[in-house]
Amino acid sequence: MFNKPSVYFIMGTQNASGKDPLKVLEEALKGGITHFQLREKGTGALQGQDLVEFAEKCQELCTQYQIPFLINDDVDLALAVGADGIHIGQEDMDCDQARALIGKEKMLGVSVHSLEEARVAIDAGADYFGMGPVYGTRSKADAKRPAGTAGIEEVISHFPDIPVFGIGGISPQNAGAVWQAGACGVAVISALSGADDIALQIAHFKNSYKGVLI
Ligand code: 3NM
Repeated sequence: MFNKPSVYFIMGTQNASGKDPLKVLEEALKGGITHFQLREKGTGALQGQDLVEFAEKCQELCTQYQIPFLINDDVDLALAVGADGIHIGQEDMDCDQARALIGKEKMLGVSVHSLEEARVAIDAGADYFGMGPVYGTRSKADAKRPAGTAGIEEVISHFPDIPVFGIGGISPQNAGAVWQAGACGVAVISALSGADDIALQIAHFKNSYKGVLI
C-alpha cells in the first residue's frame, strides 16, 4: 500500500489547468500514480450533488486502476461514495473523531508538522502522514512557510513504521531531498496536473528515487 517510491496525486476540479479533470485523473492512473486524493477547494469548487457525482466518477476510475481513493477533509462525502479513506489537516476535525467516524477499515491520512502532532495522529490510528510544505507552493492558499525536509527526517527517526509523504512544491527535479529524508512518497498537485505528459512526469518522479539509490 505504501511501497517506495509512492507518487500520490492530489487534485480538485480547480487544479485541472483547463483540462477535463477526469481525463487528467485517468492519465495519472494510467501513468502509475499509487494514491489519489480528491481535494475540492476554493472559489468555484463543486458542491452538493455535483460534488458527489464527481467524487463517484473519481472513485470508479480509481477502482478500475486499483488505486486507493481518498477524500480531503469531508467524511460525509467519503462515506457517501465509499472512498477508501480520508485525509485531514490540523485545522480540520480531530484525528480521533475522524477515525471514529470512518471506522477501522478506511485509511486515515493526517498532515503533521511536528513530533507532537505525529504522536497524536499515531495514537488516533493514522495510516500515513503528509508533511509540508517542503518547498514553496502555489496550490494551497494558507500554506505555511516552506519547511524543507528536516521535519520529515525527524518524524521518521522517531516513528520509522509510519509512511511519510513530502508535499508542497515537489517536482522530479527537487524530489531527491524528499527521498533522501526517508519519505515513502511524494504528494503532488501542480507538477502532475500541469504536466504536458503526465505519464512521463510520473516516470520522472519514480526515476528521481532511483537516483537516490545509486
Ligand atoms: N498541502 P503542489 S502543500 C495540499 O503543506 C497541500 O500541507 C500542503 O501542491 C501542506 O504540489 C499543498 O502544487 C499543496 O505544490 C501541494
